[in-house]
Amino acid sequence: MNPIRREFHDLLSRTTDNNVRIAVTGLSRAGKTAFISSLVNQLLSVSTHENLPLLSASRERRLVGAKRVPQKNMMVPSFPYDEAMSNLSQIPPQWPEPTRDVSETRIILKYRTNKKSRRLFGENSTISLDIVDYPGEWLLDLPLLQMSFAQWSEHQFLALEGQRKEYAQEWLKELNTIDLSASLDEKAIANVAYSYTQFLHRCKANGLHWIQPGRFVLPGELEGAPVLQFFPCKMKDKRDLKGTNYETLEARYREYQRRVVKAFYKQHFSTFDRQIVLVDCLQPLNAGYDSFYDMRRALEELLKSFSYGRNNVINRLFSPRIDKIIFAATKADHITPEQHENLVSLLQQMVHPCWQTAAFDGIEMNCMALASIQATEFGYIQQNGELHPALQGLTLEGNKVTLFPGEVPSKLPEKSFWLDQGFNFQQFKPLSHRADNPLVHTRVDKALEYLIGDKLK
Ligand SMILES: Nc1nc2c(ncn2[C@@H]2O[C@H](COP(=O)(O)OP(=O)(O)O)[C@@H](O)[C@H]2O)c(=O)[nH]1
Ligand SMILES: [Mg+2]
Repeated sequence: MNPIRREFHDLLSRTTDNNVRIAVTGLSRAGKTAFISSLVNQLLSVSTHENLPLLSASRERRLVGAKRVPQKNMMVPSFPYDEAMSNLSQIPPQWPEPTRDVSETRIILKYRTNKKSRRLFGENSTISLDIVDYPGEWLLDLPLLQMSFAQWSEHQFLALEGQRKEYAQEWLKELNTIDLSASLDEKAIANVAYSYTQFLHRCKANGLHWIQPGRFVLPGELEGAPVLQFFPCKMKDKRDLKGTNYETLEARYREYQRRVVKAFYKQHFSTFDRQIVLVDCLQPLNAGYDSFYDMRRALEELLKSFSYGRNNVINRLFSPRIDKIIFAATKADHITPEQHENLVSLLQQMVHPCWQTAAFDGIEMNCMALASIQATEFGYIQQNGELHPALQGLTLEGNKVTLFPGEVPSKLPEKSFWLDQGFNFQQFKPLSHRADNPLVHTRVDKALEYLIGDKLK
């Protein structure tokens, strides 16, 4: 498009362009709450601080100010920003409480455009940002839409290997106690379903991330509802199912597909314009081989929600709008800065292969590393006459420690890696900050530039 036509085109799209829905996701504890709290906090500080140099509108001093306004969607809980900030402002600061459901918040940004045609319409332009937080686990359910109950069950039994198999023993025993062809016994179903859910929780607690159905471990408002009470099982003779336990399990599975999985994609996912996927690569490096490769598998599954090739299940449900997606390795302040490059390279290796093999029509993708809320300070320590990079922070127990947490592998590590080299990525309390100063971050502005930079031109 030539420049005049482009300006004209921009002018026409002005009314549609002034709202952007940014979705923030990631598996639980990836750092979504911390990221959104920091993002909102950084934007609210932008008129008084130079805290976002990598966001071009801010660097060019075109970002005039930001304010929080009531969200449009009244059916979704509000993101608990004030609660998060009150935790972070305690002495010593505390991390925000975990949230386990979808939530959103709205911010209006006032900025000066650098386009001539728009400037004619007045000094300042405004844009509203809806920031939506939802659990990445919910995306792991997409494949369920293409599987019957019997196929899904089969798939689940095939996945019982290694650690997973070990954790499954108890619910498998429980599964043997129920007669699937007997007439409906809700109590018996509830018992086996409970034991199955416990198994999924146990996988999660031990660092396994590929969990289906995703809502079982993050039920939100569906906690205790019958739609979350089913489990994989095998039934050979399906001739006369009427009134049996199996019939109910199958019906609940179908209800789950329709009312939980499809509903999420239609009501929420279909409305997103931009997406950031947060990934904590350090936790599985700490936890070991199984956990690391399980996280990679979960990411691979999660990516399927962004592959909108023709005939794809998502395309049949709605026309997706996301045109930019960013993968961000979080908690980069857990490692020394010279390791950040390796962290990005590791993340790229987790994401790129599946990106290349799928059809991501028209979506731009990027990988980066960031720290939403810094918990450590970086410096050097002297050892045998040499300077070494090191981090200093307060452990969750409140002890001040100085350490070098280890090297991050730049490639997907082999099994031997965990035997040869120990990792020590500690948890720290967030750094104290003065109430009138923004939270200390690393590259939240880079993420913002990628997510909305073009909308602030
Ligand atoms: N050091 C550090 N830790 C973080 C950061 N973001 C999150 N964390 C840690 O990760 C935990 C989980 O983060 P949270 O945002 O609640 O994850 P969510 O489940 O994805 O919402 C927090 O309680 C912190 O301990 C960060 O930027 N730096
Ligand atoms: Mg959260």
